Amino acid sequence: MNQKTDGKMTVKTRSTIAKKIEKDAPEAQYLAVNPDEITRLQEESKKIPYKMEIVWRNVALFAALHFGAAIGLYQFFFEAKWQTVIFTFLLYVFGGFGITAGAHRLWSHKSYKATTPMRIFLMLLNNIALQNDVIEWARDHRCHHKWTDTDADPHNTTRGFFFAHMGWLLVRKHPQVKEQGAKLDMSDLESDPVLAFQRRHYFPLVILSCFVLPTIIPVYFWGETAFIAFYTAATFRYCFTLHATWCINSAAHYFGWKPYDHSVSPVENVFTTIAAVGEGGHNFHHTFPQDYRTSEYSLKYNWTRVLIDVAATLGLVYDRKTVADEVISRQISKHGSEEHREKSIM
Ligand code: ST9
Ligand code: ZN
Ligand code: ZN
Repeated sequence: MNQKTDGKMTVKTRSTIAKKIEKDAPEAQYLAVNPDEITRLQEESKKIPYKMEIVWRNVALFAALHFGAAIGLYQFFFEAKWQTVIFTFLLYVFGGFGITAGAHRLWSHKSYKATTPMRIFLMLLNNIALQNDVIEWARDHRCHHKWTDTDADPHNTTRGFFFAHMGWLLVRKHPQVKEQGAKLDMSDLESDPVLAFQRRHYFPLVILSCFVLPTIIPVYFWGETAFIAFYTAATFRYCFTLHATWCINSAAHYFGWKPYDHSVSPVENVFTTIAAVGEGGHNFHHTFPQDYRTSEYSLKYNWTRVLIDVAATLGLVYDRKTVADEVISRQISKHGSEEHREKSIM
């Protein structure tokens, strides 16, 4: 029998599970890791000639952003009006929801459904975070889940912490990302008129939402200087949100516990959960990507779940998918550890 073991589950078993998920729920095809495919990609990747090419335009833009963010950080603590401080914090949280509840849990994973007004709301919040349009974001994210830690994963952690964190945005993508990503079915998102609108008007939408309005609102409503408003509420807040998001690709794949599956790189990390408004239960999330909660962390950490639950109460959200407790417990007993789980249900 051609069976390889990775930790406690045989590769053959994993492969069978992945194929079954694809058969039972075709819409979830992008969620399942198929170990046969991972092995094939790793072998193929060795044959692809690849030389890392730095994109100097991005290096310059991110250097400028960090310089501006340092000014904003100082102003945030020592010069900004209290209203600006609160406004900056709210922009970070709600712009963050545009990524977590929107691009991530709704659009990348389809872990719940949302009415058109809610989808418009999330798309508008998503613009505040300026992280590429949702369709592009979700395509990269689906690659990340399906081919985790191979060259088809845009932020492959085997290329190091810095690459997984932000280095991947400073170089051309590996050819395998483009080749494999092209095989993903993105028609569900391409046919969403809300996302088509965002894509069509992306540049003016993000300039307005991420920089112009965050500068104008503090000046107009409570007399903040444009200089301080621009560097705190726009530049520093944008840069901070980026790092909070990037930490899920880096820190949440390196530092923490693996209660649900020992054999994968994602971990449970409470600090990234707090910074990323509820997204650091990453071992849970990679094990059960279809679950809208993305972790077993309590509501006090999982602010995104609070938002989705409140929206459900208001009738804006429905069909929230969760994995049954027995399934989680069975997974833990076979492939994880109960002791580590206790640290994750905080
Ligand atoms: C940013 C995104 O920061 C961060 C995402 C993080 C995700 C984290 C997920 C964690 C879970 C959720 C937690 C959320 C927590 C939030 C907390 C908030 C408080 N498949 O891209 P190009 C093809 S963005 C298939 O130019 P290059 C395609 O044909 C920051 N095909 O590649 C494409 O053409 P088309 C702001 C793909 O030249 C063509 O390649 N944005 C795929 O290698 C060329 O694409 C930036 O900084 C794929 N996956 O350049 C922009 N990808 O037009 C940065 C590509 O048809 N990006 N193709 O799509 C760039 O400048 C470039 O993409 C590049 C690569 C230089 C990185
Ligand atoms: Zn995900
Ligand atoms: Zn991940």
